[in-house]
Amino acid sequence: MAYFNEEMEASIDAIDPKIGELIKSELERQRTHIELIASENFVPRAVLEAAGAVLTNKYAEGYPHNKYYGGCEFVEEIEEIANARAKAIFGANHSNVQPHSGTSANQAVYFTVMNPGDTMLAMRLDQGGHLSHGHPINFTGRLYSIATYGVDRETETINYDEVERLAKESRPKIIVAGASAYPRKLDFKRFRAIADEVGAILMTDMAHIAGLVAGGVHDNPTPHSHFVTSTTHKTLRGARGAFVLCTDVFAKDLDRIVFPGIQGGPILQIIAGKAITFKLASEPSFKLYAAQIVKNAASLSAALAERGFRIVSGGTDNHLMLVDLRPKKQTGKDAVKLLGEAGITANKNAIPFDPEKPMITSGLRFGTAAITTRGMKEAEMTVIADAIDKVLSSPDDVALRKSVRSKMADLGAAFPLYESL
Ligand code: DSN
Repeated sequence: MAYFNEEMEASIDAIDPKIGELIKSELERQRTHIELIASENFVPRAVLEAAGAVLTNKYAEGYPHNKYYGGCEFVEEIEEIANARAKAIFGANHSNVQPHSGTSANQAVYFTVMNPGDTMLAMRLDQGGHLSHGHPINFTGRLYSIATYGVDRETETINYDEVERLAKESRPKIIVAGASAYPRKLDFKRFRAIADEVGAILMTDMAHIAGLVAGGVHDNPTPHSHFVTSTTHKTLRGARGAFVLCTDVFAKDLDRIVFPGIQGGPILQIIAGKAITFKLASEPSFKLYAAQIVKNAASLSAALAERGFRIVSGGTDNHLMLVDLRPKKQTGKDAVKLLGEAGITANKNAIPFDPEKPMITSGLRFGTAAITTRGMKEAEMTVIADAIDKVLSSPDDVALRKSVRSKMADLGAAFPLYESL
């Protein structure tokens, strides 16, 4: 062995059994639990391999053919392939696949078109928006003047006339379309018309729905938006990261903001994972996958409604639903714990006009991207809805939760995950 440190060729288990054990436990948790967190998914093995590749050893600051370091001939080809594929899927003029996260992608766009003190108009966090869309604690809330739109109290959907009124009133530099907890389709054409009317830039954050857009079951925001941002690991089912699309006129400025403006070296193994993600998302089979996510969400939402849950806005058009737990006399916080004990993973979520505090909430957000990846279909949605109903209707029944947990593990076993790991 010629290495300075002979551990160079050793496995995780040999070097650090504790971490190795925890990784194995997490794999087992993913296999045996029913994953209903709307922003999560299971990436293909090829993406896992890319994420662990030797690309992690390389620095490649800058952009293809203009990198600051030597030895970039292979990694810059990977980056070019990732950009080309992203542009082809979403029909964009320009792509930047370097942003490390959705928040970084959003930050890049804000820094490209806004100065501190400028106004942005975005969806309120407690009615479906995202922290990086203007929350006071987020950098957006500290740097910019924030105007917000929400949902209509009656329909619990976006009232575009109200967005237009707020845009005329606040005269934002940028309007943000896109949400983290909105179960209905977004009307990008209308958003763009409103932006044009007030001379604003339209940025669509399609992080949640990117896979649905790629799969053709949600309208594509790209033709209507000046900028589109997205993560790559939600419905798009890929490496954990993000990207930005934009029209040619903003391309140079955006690239300069991503690097050197807000980031240093790109994470090349993740960019390789993004390239693979985009390849898979352009296969015909991904269309079937995206369609099944939506069918499963509709089915789960209907099955929960039949069991007495109130579904915000009456249902869902996409991969997620918001469940009002008040008819079951539960809070989101308690429900997450009860479901967790029963082998079902979800997150609490404020419902529109929620009377509870943000850390308690009256709601749960469920999504079907991950369970659809495992191959589950409508029949399994009924089984899961039934389990959720039983657990939340009998919060004192510990034995019931134990028995549901074992049933959920059996359900998981019937849809194996990462058999080759
Ligand atoms: N944290 C993500 C979600 O759960 O929706 C958004 O970034």
